[in-house]
This record gives sequence, structure tokens and C-alpha cells, in this order.
Amino acid sequence: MKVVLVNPPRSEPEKLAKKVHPPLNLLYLATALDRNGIAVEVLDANAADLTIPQIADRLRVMAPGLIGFPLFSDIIAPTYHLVELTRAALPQTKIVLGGIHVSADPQGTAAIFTDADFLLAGYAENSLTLLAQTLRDGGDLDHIPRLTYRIAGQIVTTPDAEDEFDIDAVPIPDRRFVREHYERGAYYQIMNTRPLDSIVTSRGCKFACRFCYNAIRRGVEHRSAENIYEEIVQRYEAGMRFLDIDDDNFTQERERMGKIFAWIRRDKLDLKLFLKSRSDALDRATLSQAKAAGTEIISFGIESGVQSILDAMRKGTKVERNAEVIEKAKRAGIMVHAGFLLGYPGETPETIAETIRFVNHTKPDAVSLQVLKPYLGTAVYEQAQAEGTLVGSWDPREPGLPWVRLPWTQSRADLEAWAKIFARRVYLRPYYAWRVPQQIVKNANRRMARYALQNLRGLIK
Ligand code: B12
Ligand code: SF4
Repeated sequence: MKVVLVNPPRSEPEKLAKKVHPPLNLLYLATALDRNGIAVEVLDANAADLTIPQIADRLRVMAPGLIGFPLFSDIIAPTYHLVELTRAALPQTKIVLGGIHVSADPQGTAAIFTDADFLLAGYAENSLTLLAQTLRDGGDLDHIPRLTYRIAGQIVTTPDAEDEFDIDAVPIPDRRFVREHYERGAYYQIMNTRPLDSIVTSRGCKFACRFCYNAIRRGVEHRSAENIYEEIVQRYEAGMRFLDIDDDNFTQERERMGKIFAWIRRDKLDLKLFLKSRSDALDRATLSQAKAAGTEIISFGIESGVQSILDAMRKGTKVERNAEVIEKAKRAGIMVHAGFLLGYPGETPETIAETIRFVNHTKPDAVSLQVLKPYLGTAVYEQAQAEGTLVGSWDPREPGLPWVRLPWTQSRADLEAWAKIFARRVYLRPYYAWRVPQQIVKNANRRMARYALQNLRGLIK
């Protein structure tokens, strides 16, 4: 029996994305299946720019016994359509869903996705292997942890297993499953032109910001420095020269980070790194270590320029400290990306204006802004539900994504309009109007030029 794991297209697939990374979630799963003797393929429809009907056609030809789809909340409606088309094309094939959205609400998701046979919550290297083995060899399903399925019309979920997760024992993901996309340079980060790979060095987060999807994960697990470095060297030897460390908080474990930076320097790896960090995790010394090891960009989840909003989010950071770290990172010669969240309860046009002032004062090299999405399982989702301010739902059969109403907003479009004002007041200022073309020319980065033009058109429309 063959398994096919499908990475669905991102939202707005017709547009050039800021980044396209290898689907590590599916590569981890495929590697586990392969090691256990199960035939498996990965269809990265995001990297291949396939449309939903094209994916269903491909799957019909591949004719697997089991198909796995990850569920990301943001693209739940197209993924629902994809599952429907797949069911129609392959009536006998079993379908399993997994990933973040499933983990947040397995039973609710099963009730909606009636074309799926199984849902697996949580990390699924072991459980998906057990499921594939059981479907191949026969046997009971009830020994598979965190599995949701139907028996006689009833939705049932098996218990969690306390035992199983030893992060250093999880095999390094085998990139050969998506070799063609590496070979044609389909994986990239818009700010760099070197051959890119990404790695994940931990799972979960010890903080509990009220908007963050990490709320649904149990605890946090960190790979050891040795285990991570083995993967870094392997990817370096495969020709990769830009490494995106996709953890939300790679910098949190300072000792581990220090060892990795020291080994990169010792072995003179010609690598550029992209890290994500909380602003309170870095000081001048770590920034200079990071720079010396090749760190080119650090992305900070700044979220807001207003202290009362950061406090409401339980972000645990300070506006002044955020400003300081942006300055220190830039001084250390590292480019700064700053991410902001618009529309958290308590936001007003005045707080948005204050955040714009923060950006224009601190001048990160790149800025991105998201309108708050109340993900299932987050504290802000529950708060909005309790206060009656949650509008819409994550049911893919309903139009649009849910949002949180503020006293001064009539629709999600109001927040989107403010997001556009924010982007204009930041990116159309002389600092960025000069800086972005400078970066494009300096790096001879044609993809970034196309991306900047695409966004500029959006801003002036
Ligand atoms: C790298 C990354 C990307 C990469 C690669 C995505 C990928 N397919 O791996 C790129 C840039 C392509 C990307 C795109 C998108 N991403 Co992204 N991405 C991440 C990031 C930073 C790391 C993901 C990762 O590798 N984790 C490590 C792996 C091992 O853990 P995992 O993903 O949870 O996978 C495990 C389990 O969940 C489960 N599992 C996962 N998938 C499946 C599938 C099946 C069938 C089964 C059984 C189990 C299973 O098993 C895995 C192994 O144990 C996360 C944030 C984070 N730190 O997790 C956001 C994140 C997952 N992305 C997110 C989003 C929204 C998207 C987009 C939808 C954005 C958009 N609007 O287009 C697209 C989706 C397109 C796509 N199909 O990839 C959100 C999801 C939120 C949510 N509630 O759904 C996150 C959490 C970021 C955030 N801040 O909120 N992303
Ligand atoms: S926003 Fe960042 S620090 Fe907060 S819980 Fe999520 S990953 Fe952790």
C-alpha cells in the first residue's frame, strides 16, 4: 500500500510568496513511514504551483491506498474542496487529515470533513506509521494514539500516549522526497538568493501569548545542539548556503545556540542564517555571536508599538526593549524583520497610529503585518467567543475567515483597510522607497524585485 502526503497551495497562490519552504511536516512523516517499510511519496503542490483540480488529477494517477493532507486554518476552505475532489476521484482510497487545525479540534473537524476517514492530532511520526501499518496488515485502530474516526456513525477519538516523544530520536527529514523542487530552486526566502533549506530545532514554546497557535501544543521539546548540527552539516554538504531556522524561538536556548554558532565558525561553513526570536532573548553579545556565525536576518514578533496591547496579549515584552533590540541588531550588521499583529482586542485607530510611529522610528529593514486570526484553541478565540465578539467560524463551508469585532469595526474589511493604511504609511516613506531597491540591486535579486513591484501595485491601487 502506497501513501501520498500532499502539501496544499498557500493562500493567494497566484501571487509570488514571500517564502516557499520545503514541507518539513510532511518530510518528517514520510521519513518515518519510509524507515518502517511503507512506500510513500510527497506531492508538494505549493512548490509546484498546482491548482486544486490539478492535484486531484495527479492523485487519481498516483492511486495510493492512503492520502494525507495537513490542515492549516488559513486555507481550510480550499483544502476542504481538495478533500471533496479527491474523494470523488478516488472513492476507495483512505484519507487522513493532520496538522495544526486538526490538533486544535479533532472531533469538530471530523464532523465537518465527512470525506476524511481519519484525523490524527499532534506530532504524527509514530501514529501515522501505525495507521499505515494497520491499514496494510489489518488489525484494530484503537491502539493508535490521538486517532479520530467513525464507528457506526459515531465520531470517536483514541487516547493520547504519554510515552512516545523523544525529539532527538526523530530521524532527520529526508529531502529526497522533494528533490525535484530543490533542484529547480523552488524553495526560497525573498530576501536572499542563495540555495535555501530550512530546519526546525524544537517543537512548542514555553510562552503563552494569547493569540498564538502554540497554545495547543503540549510543552516544549528542544533538539540537542549535536543533533541539530548533524543536520546543518548534512544540508551544507548538499549545497545549501542559506538556512532558515523555522522555530518560533530558536534563540531561547542560549547555550545550545552558542554551541551551534561556535561550530559553524570552527568549521568555516559559508552559511547565511535566518532566525526568529523574541526581543527579550538577545543581547549585544549574542547578537555579535550570531553575526559572526553568518546570521543575515532576524525576525522579531514585535506585534504592537503599544504597551497595553502587548500586555493584553500576554506577550511579556516591552515596547522600549523592542526598540532597543531592533537598533542593536542593526548595529551588529544584521537585517531586522519585524512582524506586527493588527486588531487585537483593545486596538483602536490611535493604537494603530502609535504602532506606525514605532515602525517609522525604529526602521526595521522589513516589516510585515497580519490582521488577527482567532485560531482555534487560542485564548483570544475563547475570549471573543465568551464576549460575543467572534464573528464567523472556521467552518470551511461558510464564507470568509472568522475575526474578532472591535467596538469601532463593522467588518473584517475595516481591519484590512487599516492594514493597507499601515503598509502605505510605512513602505511609501522615503526610507523604504530608497532601501528596498538598494537591497534588490545589492543582491541582484530579481525575485525580490518582482515581489516588491507586486506589493507596490497593491499599495497604490
Ligand atoms: C515552515 C512553515 C511554513 C513553510 C512550510 C510549510 C510546511 N508545509 O511545512 C511555508 C513557507 C511553505 C508555509 C506556508 C504556510 N503556512 Co506555515 N509555517 C511554517 C512554520 C514556521 C514551521 C512549520 C514546521 O515545519 N513545523 C515543524 C513540524 C515538524 O511540525 P508541524 O508542522 O506541526 O507537523 C507535525 C504535526 O502537526 C503533524 N502533521 C502536520 N501535517 C500533517 C499532515 C498529516 C496528514 C498528518 C497525519 C499529520 C500532520 O505531524 C507533523 C510531524 O510531527 C510554522 C510555525 C511553527 N513553528 O510550527 C508555520 C505555520 C504552520 N504556518 C501557518 C500558515 C497559516 C501557513 C499558510 C497557510 C500561510 C498562507 N496563508 O498561505 C501556508 C500554507 C501553505 C503550505 N501548504 O505550506 C500557520 C498555521 C496556523 C494554523 N492554525 O493553521 C503557522 C502555525 C504559523 C503561524 N504563525 O500561525 N509555512
Ligand atoms: S508568539 Fe512566539 S513567544 Fe508567544 S507563544 Fe507564540 S511562539 Fe511563543
